[in-house]
Amino acid sequence: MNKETNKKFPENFLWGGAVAAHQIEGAYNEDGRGLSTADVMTAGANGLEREITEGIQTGKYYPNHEAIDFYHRYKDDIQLFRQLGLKAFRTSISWSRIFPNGDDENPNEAGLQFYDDLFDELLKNGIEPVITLSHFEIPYHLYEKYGGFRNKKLIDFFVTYAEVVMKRYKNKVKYWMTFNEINNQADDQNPLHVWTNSAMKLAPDENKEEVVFQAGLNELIASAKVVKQGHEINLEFQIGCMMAYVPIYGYSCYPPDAVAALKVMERRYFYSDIHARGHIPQYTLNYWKRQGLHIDYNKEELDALASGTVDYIGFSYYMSDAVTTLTETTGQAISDFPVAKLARNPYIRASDWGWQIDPVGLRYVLNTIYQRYEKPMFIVENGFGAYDKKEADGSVHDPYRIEYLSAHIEQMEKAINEDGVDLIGYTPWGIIDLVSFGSGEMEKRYGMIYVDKDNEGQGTLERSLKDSYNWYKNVISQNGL
Ligand code: BGP
Repeated sequence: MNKETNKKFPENFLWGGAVAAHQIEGAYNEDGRGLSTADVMTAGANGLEREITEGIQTGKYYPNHEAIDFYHRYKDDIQLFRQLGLKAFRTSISWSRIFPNGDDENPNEAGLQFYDDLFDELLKNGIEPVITLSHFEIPYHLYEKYGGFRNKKLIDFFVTYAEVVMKRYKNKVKYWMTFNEINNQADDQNPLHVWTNSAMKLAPDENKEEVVFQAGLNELIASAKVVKQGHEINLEFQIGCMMAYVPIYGYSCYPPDAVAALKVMERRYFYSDIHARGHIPQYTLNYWKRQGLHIDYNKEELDALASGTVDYIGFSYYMSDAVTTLTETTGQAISDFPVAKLARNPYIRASDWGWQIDPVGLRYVLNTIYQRYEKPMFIVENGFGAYDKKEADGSVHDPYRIEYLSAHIEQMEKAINEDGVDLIGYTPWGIIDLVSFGSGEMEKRYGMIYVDKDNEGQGTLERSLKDSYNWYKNVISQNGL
């Protein structure tokens, strides 16, 4: 074997691209779709949080309502994906297209039909759909009437929704994930809401940590039930979790920094430890006891956790962070481990949005998580948000994106071939420009396909190919070489 063949990616490696329903589809009130929690988020800006409004308010701009109009343009977009050579396309199902209120008696046939058509179109073009059931959105009614995922009734609503779509698409979709970046809510900074996964409003006197643990556990129970039920629907299903892995290093070799890094990661591992191991970790039980947190669960739910462990670990990777206890170093406070703070890593650069670029951190994550769970891994998001410029001739030169992605692919290759990690696929985020989740901007662009639309919602929505598109096409056609 020569050196080059040693560097091969596995034969059926899933080279793909990722998006989420509410960030691309638009058509927010068409064909019977109910209002979703993503529809009440206004546009923010770089460094400015999006506002979460009570229902839709006139005079405010909600970028998801039209997004990039994928709902009407998906056939053309899929042609661009096919020409790019995508083998997999990760998107989500918008729950409120299927159950407009979330607690409806019967599903909405027009919503089901849309995803039938979308999946057929993908399959016809040789692209495997990879589907998330809840990507940062739930039907808005479930927030209004039940208060979001803190309420255990949502477990049953989610399980019913999953049953309907898994049965309907059982011969079209093999790869599923339950909740997108389920651990993100643990460090949600919004003082009023914990919105991403759980859609909850907090009362001023509430113990936020307790509510967030409760909602997270409810989701984990719902997820485990869906895994079990999914395997009964189709034994071939591969059902994974979806974690945001941002490794937190000790900022220095001062030993308390190593402990701080360990403790901060513990809060994040709570989620994937349950998904993958099927029980509440002892370190968390001890923590709840020490802090006097009352988290509600019963024997039947614990059994559900044990019988619904995930088949693979899906995760996003964008950046790393560092934590320190050194008093002379400044940084941003962390609520779950107050003696430490997040400090800027002097060895790496950051994007225009302050996300620290660390390809080696991806190899670090692949190794630590594979060692921890020994399950196949799937990178379902990774990408570079940047300001792009479309030239007069329609071209977009984005060498920074190519540099970011190729540096990460190099580390994947090392993790596979030098470290022995079982990595099954890679779907870079925002294969086509879309609405940013964090800031609601269009101009924080991730795509290899440019979409003509700006932060105010102006533009023709016309698609054009960036340099990264041709670069990635080449990567795929050579299986990563
Ligand atoms: C992840 C989410 C995505 C996505 C991405 C980029 O957290 O799963 O939905 O948007 O990050 O973040 P942003 O859009 O804020 O740049």
